[in-house]
Amino acid sequence: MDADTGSTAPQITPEVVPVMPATPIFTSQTLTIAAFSLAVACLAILIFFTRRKSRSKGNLLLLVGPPDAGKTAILSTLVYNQTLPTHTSLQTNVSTVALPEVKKTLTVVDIPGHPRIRDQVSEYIGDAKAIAFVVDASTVSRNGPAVAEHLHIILNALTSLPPSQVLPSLVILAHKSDLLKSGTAASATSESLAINRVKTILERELEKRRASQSGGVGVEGLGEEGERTEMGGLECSGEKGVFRFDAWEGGEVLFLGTSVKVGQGVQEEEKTDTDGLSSLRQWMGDA
Ligand SMILES: Nc1nc2c(ncn2[C@@H]2O[C@H](COP(=O)(O)OP(=O)(O)OP(=O)(O)O)[C@@H](O)[C@H]2O)c(=O)[nH]1
Ligand SMILES: [Mg+2]
Repeated sequence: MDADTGSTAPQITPEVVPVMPATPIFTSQTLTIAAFSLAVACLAILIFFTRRKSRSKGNLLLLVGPPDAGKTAILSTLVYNQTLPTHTSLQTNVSTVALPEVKKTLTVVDIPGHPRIRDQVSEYIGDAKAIAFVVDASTVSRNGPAVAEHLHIILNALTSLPPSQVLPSLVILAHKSDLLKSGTAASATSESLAINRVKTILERELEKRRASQSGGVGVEGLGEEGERTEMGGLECSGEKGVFRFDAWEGGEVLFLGTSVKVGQGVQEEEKTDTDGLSSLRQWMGDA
């Protein structure tokens, strides 16, 4: 029996579980997919950071506008609280302006209005957080066409920025409002008179430029140098696309009336936050 039992004991064959799968994990196909996903992820991170960079526009404010409008006088009042005798600027001035109320500093670039220099605006406009277009309200009635030509260049530069970029905010300064005081209605402030005058004249002149272009007629003689211009930047929503600042497709355009004290400079005790630039300082703080 014992011998029988021993001889009939079942044979146990150990089951061998394969340690390696039939196909390897890292086939050339999976490696290609992994490399592709990694490349897409890197690209997404790169795009994210570059877009963030273009959105966080730093603190650059551009002062632009025709010659003799008062840009350098404004910059010197913002920085030193006084104006110095100025001449036509032949190069760009850059200064830092402190805004203690909002604990901010802005870098302000004053770009001269001379036709040969004013185009330097294109070097800065992509990085600008805000643009102030300065107009001499006391002479705009006779200089309207030339001022409008200069503003048209700025509007065109703004609307030509890449769509991914947040446009700098635009303010038009109806400057030298102090020169409009005499002989005006007592109810209207010199600032509001300056704003009305500048806005009305520029709207009229820009509409002339837009109508001439859309009618296929050049705008010879309208510009300072009388050149034929075919620039965009004047597109407006609304009736027949007539140019109005309120309907400008490039965004909101704000108007402020400003002035600075010229001559011997402002004495220490005269330094005040309610000078002719207080509305500009407030706008700069909000920008
Ligand atoms: N009455 C008055 N005069 C001003 C005012 N602002 C500037 N001016 C005078 O206007 C003249 C021109 O001012 P600037 O600051 O040199 O003009 P700008 O815009 O820098 O001119 P460019 O450098 O040629 O582009 C100077 O004689 C200033 O003293 C103002 O608010 N009121
Ligand atoms: Mg100047």
